[in-house]
Amino acid sequence: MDDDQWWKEAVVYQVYPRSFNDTNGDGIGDIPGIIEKVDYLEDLGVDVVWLNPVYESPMADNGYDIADYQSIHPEFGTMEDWERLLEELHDRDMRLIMDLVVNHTSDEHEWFVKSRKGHEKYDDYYYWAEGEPDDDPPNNWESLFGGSAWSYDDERGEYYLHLFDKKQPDINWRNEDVRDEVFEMMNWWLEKGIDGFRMDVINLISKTESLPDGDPEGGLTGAEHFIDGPELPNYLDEMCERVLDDRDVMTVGEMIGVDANTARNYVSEDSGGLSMLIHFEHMEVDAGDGGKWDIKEFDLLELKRILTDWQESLADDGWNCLYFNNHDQPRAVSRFGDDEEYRVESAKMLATVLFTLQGTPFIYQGQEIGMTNTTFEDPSEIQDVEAENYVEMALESDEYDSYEELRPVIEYRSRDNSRTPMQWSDEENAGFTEGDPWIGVTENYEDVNVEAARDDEMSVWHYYRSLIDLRSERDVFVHGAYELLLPDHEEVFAYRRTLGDEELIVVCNFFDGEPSVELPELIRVDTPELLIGNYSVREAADSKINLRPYEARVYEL
Ligand code: TEU
Ligand code: CA
Repeated sequence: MDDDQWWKEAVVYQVYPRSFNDTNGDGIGDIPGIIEKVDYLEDLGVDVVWLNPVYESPMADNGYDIADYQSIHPEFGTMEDWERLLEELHDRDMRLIMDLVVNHTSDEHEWFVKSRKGHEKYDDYYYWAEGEPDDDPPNNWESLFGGSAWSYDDERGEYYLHLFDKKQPDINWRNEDVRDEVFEMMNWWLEKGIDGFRMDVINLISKTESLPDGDPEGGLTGAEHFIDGPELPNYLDEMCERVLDDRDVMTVGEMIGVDANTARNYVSEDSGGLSMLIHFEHMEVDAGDGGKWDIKEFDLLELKRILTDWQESLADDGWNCLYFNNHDQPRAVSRFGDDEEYRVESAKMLATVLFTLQGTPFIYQGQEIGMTNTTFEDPSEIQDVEAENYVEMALESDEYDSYEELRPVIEYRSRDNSRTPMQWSDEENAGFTEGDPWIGVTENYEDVNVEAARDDEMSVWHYYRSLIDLRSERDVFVHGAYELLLPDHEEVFAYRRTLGDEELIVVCNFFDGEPSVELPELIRVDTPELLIGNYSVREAADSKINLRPYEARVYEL
């Protein structure tokens, strides 16, 4: 393997700083809090930390609205704190990748402040369009956070484009000065010693030049004009040339609306220059035609089809990012598992899949102890701008009459579910803060917390530890070829991984039934060894396996 592809063997841990660990009692997680937990991360065995935005920001979207790319928000600490974090990680052979948010800035960024004044240099740093406040917006594009993607700015007397919140104006990549600034900023961070970037919604940065209306029938209106826009390949090429080429970095592109086939344009050896993509296909298996708030039961066959498609499409060229959780998704154990009776079993089963597919596994903070979704009794408890916007719109529409009716939808889907404080112990506020946490702690923290999990050999935490060890000991986990088994089974996800004479058979029950499956692959050799599983198994290995609720087994042949 090429040395410069260390990220293929790595395990990534995502830290959402606001909710990780608070050291000064203001209820907000901070960088000194992360430093305090670097040993914890080392004990868990992770190789790379991905840090969500910690830059100067008015926090309309928890830091994804950046006001200054080159300074640290005081709530999180200082640049010296950040430098110390980098050093502490590097001292332990861990790496750090930073969030790069360059589709948009905050409306409080100096560029926008000057642009709305019509300042010559910054005049077209953003997308401005003429119009009167009472007119229809310049086109029919919709924001990903709901409503029109255009807002009227009184100061400039024009509309500006924002694909997300109105406090997140899109920057104009057609302007060469904008690209200069972005590339310079990226080089600045790399020169400080970071090991790569996670690139926020990076396939939205190019828009169809004339900004035409989108097809109103096609899901998110306008998407065909801003997803994978015409100049995207050129912008990424330029980024490679001016920033990434000749650097040994990990680049994770977050891409909306990308499928496994198009993914190759970005992650293959010869094009694109990205290490891997965060895509959304498998995160949409429980959404209906109405989009993310239109909840439906997930279908395992669909999940298997999507994951298999990505495994096969990137098998020989390109690489997968493996994730079930991040700061934008509800907790996987509540969504694809059972967060009550079988919380531990199902959290381990999902971990088994995460670590035995081909790709780089991403653990989102709290996932390693099986943290669950939370409750929002009152709409005032909602913090996420996307969910807030949705509640407002849903209550204005005829679809819902009251918050009580809407509540199950919010409690299932809201991004806040993953943003509750990290549960460190059974102390007050789960040991996250000595003050009042910025967002409510999930009720089950007395049972579900790091301290308890580390004390219990049978916990989800120890299972993650074992998976991380196994993956680092056996090449077949990282490099083995993937082959789907039992393709039509509606409850069981089974597959084979092979590398030379190393072979694994993975069998995972995604539901609480007790299916029996026939796997002739298992008896081709005398003694398949159970490498890891979430139940104790006494039966002798046979081609027929009787699975218990959410049971997962990995056999080595
Ligand atoms: O998210 C991109 C994105 O579109 C979705 O994940 C989004 O959270 C929403 O669910 C769409 O319905 C990235 C960041 O990860 C997210 O936190 C930011 O809010 C967003 O971009 C804007 O920067
Ligand atoms: Ca703090």
